[in-house]
Amino acid sequence: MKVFLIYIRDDDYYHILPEKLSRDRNGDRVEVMAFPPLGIQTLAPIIRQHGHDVRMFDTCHPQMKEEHIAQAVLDKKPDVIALSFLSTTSYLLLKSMAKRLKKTAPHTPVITGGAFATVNAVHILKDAPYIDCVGRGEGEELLPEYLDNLDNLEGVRSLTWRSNGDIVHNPDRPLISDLNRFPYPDRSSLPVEYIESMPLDVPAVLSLDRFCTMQTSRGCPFNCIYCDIPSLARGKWRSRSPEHVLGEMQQLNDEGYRSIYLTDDHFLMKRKRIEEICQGIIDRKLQFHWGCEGRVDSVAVDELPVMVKANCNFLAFGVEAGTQKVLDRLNKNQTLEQIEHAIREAKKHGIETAHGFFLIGSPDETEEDIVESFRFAARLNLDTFGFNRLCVYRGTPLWQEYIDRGIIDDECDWHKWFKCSDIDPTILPSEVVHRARKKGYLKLFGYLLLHRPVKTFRLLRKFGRYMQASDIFKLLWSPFRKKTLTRKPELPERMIEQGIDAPVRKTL
Ligand code: B12
Repeated sequence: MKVFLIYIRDDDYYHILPEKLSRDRNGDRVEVMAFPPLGIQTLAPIIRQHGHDVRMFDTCHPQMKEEHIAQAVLDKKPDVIALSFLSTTSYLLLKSMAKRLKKTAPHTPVITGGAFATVNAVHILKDAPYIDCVGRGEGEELLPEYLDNLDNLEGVRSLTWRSNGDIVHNPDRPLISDLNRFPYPDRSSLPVEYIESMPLDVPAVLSLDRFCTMQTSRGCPFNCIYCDIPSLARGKWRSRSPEHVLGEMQQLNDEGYRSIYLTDDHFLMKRKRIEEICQGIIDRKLQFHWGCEGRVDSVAVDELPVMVKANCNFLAFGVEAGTQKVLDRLNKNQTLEQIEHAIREAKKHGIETAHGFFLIGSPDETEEDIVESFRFAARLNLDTFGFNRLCVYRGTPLWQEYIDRGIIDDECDWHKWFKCSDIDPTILPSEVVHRARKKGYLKLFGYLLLHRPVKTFRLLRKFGRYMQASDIFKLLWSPFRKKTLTRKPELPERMIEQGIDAPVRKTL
């Protein structure tokens, strides 16, 4: 069968590499600052193994926009169109593409999948009549089974499909137990070179080394209120064996990749496994540097020395807040002391870039708590950090809490996502959160320039290597920009019905 595998990308999350930075002037691979579409890269070789002919598309490519893909559908007449997208922020783009392709080829089945689709399968089929099926969860087994049973979908577990006008939600299939039995992702078919960059709305290039992402494990056993992983991975953590991981790393090394980012939800879970992977990188003299994310309370913090020896140069921690009160309200299950210890160890053992993810605008958080988070970031020897406003996505414990508190009407609001300070009366008003963030960044930048001038200068020089001065300025100025407040907030149906644009707050 001929299968089109199309990744729908959120326009805010990629930038074509400016010509002057381009290394591949006359190559046919477009250079894009973005994370590679690991989902479809993972699925393509698997469905080829099942004898199907697969063509991949990534909408970040200038010649892979809706009109180009519609033309390809007309020219190549695929038997199935499979659409992949990541999150709620690209749902409208997904719908637009599906509508266009269904119009182009009315009899060609359109199936979609990915994190957001998994959480909202029935709603999507109710909302988008031009989509025939949704594949929920992991696609490695589901998609080949779907392709082999197009005329009899009843038995395809984790599929939501249409039968004589009804929506049928087949039972969930078990999580894949052996992640080692699949071929390595296809990173060569798409004519795109992905450039390592910070996923920000300013093109922040980190290096021009050949870059890709890898997933060596799935899931996280913790239950932070704002995260969808617990529902997507059913609270389980599963991993590929060190041998299987090292086999892929060897292949990537031989293909000239010199920068790899692990998109594992929590890489720092098992000490022995980390040790074996790192020792394998060292013994095989693999040349790439790599980055990953993890929790501060993980025992694997003691593996930092071997990770550094194995060229791990970027480690991102979910710090989230500088007060225990807010950490507990977010159900982070971590302490300020654990955060300090993990980052101290990371820097002590030589992790080049320790990054801290922070959230502001959380329930019961005061303006002083927000400023304290910035003070905490200053005390922690972090190299880079991001302070994002807490958002709520369907499928997370916080979304359920907001349903229970009558803030969200799940039936009406399922496709939306919200900045929590726009909808939750127990959170500071958005303008106050924004003001506190501006104040916090000013203090933090001031502190860094004063107390760590050399380090700060080195970081700016690092960005400066691949970024235009105007973009560096934009990056540093972004927290202070007015835009962040003027964008009309997405609001729940109930607030819209009541004609209110901000939650009614008791005087704090
Ligand atoms: C890496 C990552 C990113 C990267 C981008 C990765 C990319 N591919 O473009 C960056 C940092 C840019 C990013 C940004 C954001 N992300 Co993010 N991200 C992730 C993360 C950690 C891993 C994704 C990954 O690499 N998975 C590995 C591949 C192999 O899996 P996959 O893509 O899901 O594909 C598998 C299945 O889904 C399925 N499948 C996929 N496509 C299809 C298609 C069909 C037809 C079928 C049958 C099956 C199928 O099969 C594949 C193999 O099993 C996930 C967490 C997670 N575990 O899913 C969060 C996650 C998806 N992100 C999330 C969010 C919210 C965002 C942001 C909105 C955050 C923000 N406010 O900025 C933005 C939106 C970006 C966008 N829309 O493009 C949420 C989504 C929640 C939701 N309900 O929408 C997640 C689940 C994290 C969370 N903690 O809740 N993200």
